[in-house]
Amino acid sequence: MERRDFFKKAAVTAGAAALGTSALEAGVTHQPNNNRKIMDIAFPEKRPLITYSDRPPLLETPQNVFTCALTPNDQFFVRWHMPDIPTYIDMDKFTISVNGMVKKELKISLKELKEDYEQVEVTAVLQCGGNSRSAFTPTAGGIQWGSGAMGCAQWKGVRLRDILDRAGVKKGAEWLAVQGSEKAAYYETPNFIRELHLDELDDHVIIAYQMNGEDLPYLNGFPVRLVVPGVYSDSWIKMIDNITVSDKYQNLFFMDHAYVVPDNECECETPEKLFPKTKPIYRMNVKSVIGYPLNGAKLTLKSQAVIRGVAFDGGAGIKDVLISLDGGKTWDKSLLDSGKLGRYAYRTFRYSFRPDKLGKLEIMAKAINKLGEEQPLSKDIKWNHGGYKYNGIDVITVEVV
Ligand SMILES: Nc1nc2c(c(=O)[nH]1)N[C@H]1C(S)=C(S)[C@@H](COP(=O)(O)O)O[C@H]1N2
Ligand SMILES: [Mo]
Repeated sequence: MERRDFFKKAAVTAGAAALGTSALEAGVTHQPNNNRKIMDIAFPEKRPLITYSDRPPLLETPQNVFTCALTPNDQFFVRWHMPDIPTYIDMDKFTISVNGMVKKELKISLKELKEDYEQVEVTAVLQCGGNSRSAFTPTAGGIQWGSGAMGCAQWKGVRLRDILDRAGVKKGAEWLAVQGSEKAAYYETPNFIRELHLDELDDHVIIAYQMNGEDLPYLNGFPVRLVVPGVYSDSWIKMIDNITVSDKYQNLFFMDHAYVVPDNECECETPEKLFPKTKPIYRMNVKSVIGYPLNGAKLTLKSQAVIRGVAFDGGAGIKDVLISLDGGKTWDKSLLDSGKLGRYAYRTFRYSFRPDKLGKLEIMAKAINKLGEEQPLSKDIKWNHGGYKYNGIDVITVEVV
């Protein structure tokens, strides 16, 4: 699709979405609600997805997609904060400007990005800190995501460090602020900016223009976005148009006041007694999600059944995914894929068995990473008011018939 047509099509679909059924089935569950409805209309470049809002677009990936190592672009979840996102980008004029404490200010076109710098690739999971929020009890504030506010893709672009080297960071500079091109609708709302310390820029932090071998979908940040492997996706700024280098940390709204957890050992608090000090969410904890079978599915007695899903963490790497069919009394190792996509990617798992008892069967999956960290039972999950970092053991219930 021509990018220029985006607005026209978006306007049509947005109108349709407004008339559609409510996709938001909020409610308190003890597990992420993974049976939400998929809308029968779609945004441009997307298949129909679970839709919470059309302005801004908030789209969740359906559970059954979490059987593949790479999430297809047209099923990749979408999250924007401002109601008004740019609906037209003039690629003849588009540049990323680099300014602030640099020896040479830059304005980099997409062509220059693709031709004048070393091109690198990384496969990494992009997960909203609020993914699975609907599993918190009591309800935590925010979009009541199931477990589909995540995806894994192969990202291609240029190291942010290489860009800064080209600009030449001045002595004394410590921070950079990466800004999305959408502007806040009201003057009280701050722009979407991520501040990174220069020390956070390892070789894997890139400005990406491609995802799974294609241009970024418009809604996933066309033409370029930040990729920070292992880190929650509020850091993965989309539609970047500016990078400012500075010696000062500005303490901005989204990363320092919105996407935060209590700054204590358990990162926990209660609704009655919120913890007074907070810290930004950063590295992802270990997690797995069952993609197949779906909650409520029917399995046939004594026939071969398979459980499939994905697991990941903040970059240490997955060691095992264990399956329990007896409410967590015993656990058995699943088969993991080779892991060749690297430590930031999904590891897919599968586990075969023959159900031998009629009736309801609970299936649990628990990932353990190479540091020995494992997913807690959902009842042991510690609450925080933003509903961030949920990583309870995934449980689905099927019926053996
Ligand atoms: N410019 C911009 N970048 C952004 C955001 C945004 O609102 N504006 N939201 C962030 C958050 S909180 C999430 S979860 C991811 C979502 O990425 P996706 O829409 O590609 O799935 O983008 C991040 N980058
Ligand atoms: Mo997010």
